Amino acid sequence: MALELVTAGESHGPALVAIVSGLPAGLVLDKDLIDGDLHRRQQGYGRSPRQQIERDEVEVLAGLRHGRTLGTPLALVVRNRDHENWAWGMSPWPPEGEPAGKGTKEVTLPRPGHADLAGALKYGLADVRDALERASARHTAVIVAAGSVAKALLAELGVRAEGRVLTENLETRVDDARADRDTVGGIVEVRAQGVPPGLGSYATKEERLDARLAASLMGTQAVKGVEIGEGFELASRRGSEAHDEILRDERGLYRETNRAGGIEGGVSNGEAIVVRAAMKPLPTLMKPLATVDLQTGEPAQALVERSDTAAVEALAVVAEACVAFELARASKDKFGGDALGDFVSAHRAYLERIDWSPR
Ligand code: EPS
Repeated sequence: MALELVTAGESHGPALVAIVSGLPAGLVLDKDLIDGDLHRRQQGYGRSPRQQIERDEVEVLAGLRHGRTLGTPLALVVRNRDHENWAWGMSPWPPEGEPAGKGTKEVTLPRPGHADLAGALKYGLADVRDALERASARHTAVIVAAGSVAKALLAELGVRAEGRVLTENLETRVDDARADRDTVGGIVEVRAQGVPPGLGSYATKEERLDARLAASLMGTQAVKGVEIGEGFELASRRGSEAHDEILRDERGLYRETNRAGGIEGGVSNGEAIVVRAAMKPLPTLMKPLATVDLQTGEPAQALVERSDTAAVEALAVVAEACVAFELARASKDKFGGDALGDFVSAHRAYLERIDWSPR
């Protein structure tokens, strides 16, 4: 069965939920490791005061017994502590009593760059909050929880993924932007080591590993660009300087360069997978941009809400989770296995067949 992820949850609703199906039975999960990743995602310079309210922690409602997966859907929950301040405004059922707390007034001032306007038009919403709550990057908390589970599965194959920020002088850029009541974006990179050749397939667009990685990263809030390996840079090079020559030593086939970022023809080639994502500056500005009041049709200033000045460091953790999940999915497609041992044995047998070993 294929590894799949379904999520639900709003930023200030009761909780975020993820269901991961297709995991083999017998995978040991460590709550501290998942909570550690959730904690990493909350860190970083320029985050909103919201992060002092939240202390993200995973709860498991199904699919796990005594710390081992059952081979059945794994249900993960991350509660929103801030929900208690929005209990009326974000009540799933018609709220009782007088309006109290946050989210009680309709939002009619869409923020340029957020999903506000497109969401309100698409779904016919009078209150833009009905769009922005799900569009919010708060959603990435459960993506990280699911990615952490994927990392546990990949660790069984000796594969590890790690995200980092590439943007320089981030703290200064954040300080300057905050002083101007503005926001900043940045670039992150994920490298995955130990990935065997042969994950993904050129047979269909959907199976191409680069396409899957790009879709997952592009599907992350605020990401506007993705490149694999040297990506855009390759366009201006000659072929002789763009590809990675094939070499062989006693450990098998390898490359000395990795401009392809570990993927050729949509298939992993045994080198490190290298993926970058560019994040736009966050769209909630304390110095708002021009908009139109959707209720009156008059020119106005966009909604000003508590928000992050930057979330680039968080994106590095989220991108790591996205890459880990896609690599775990592609590994599961290739090696199968209802029991963890079947999955690991298939990987081992495959490595015995091919002229490659991890470096
Ligand atoms: C977000 C707005 C801010 C961020 C939030 C994403 O939330 P709030 O409006 O509650 O201050 O802090 O990110 C998180 C809560 C999180 O945990 O990452 C947005 O509009 O996308």
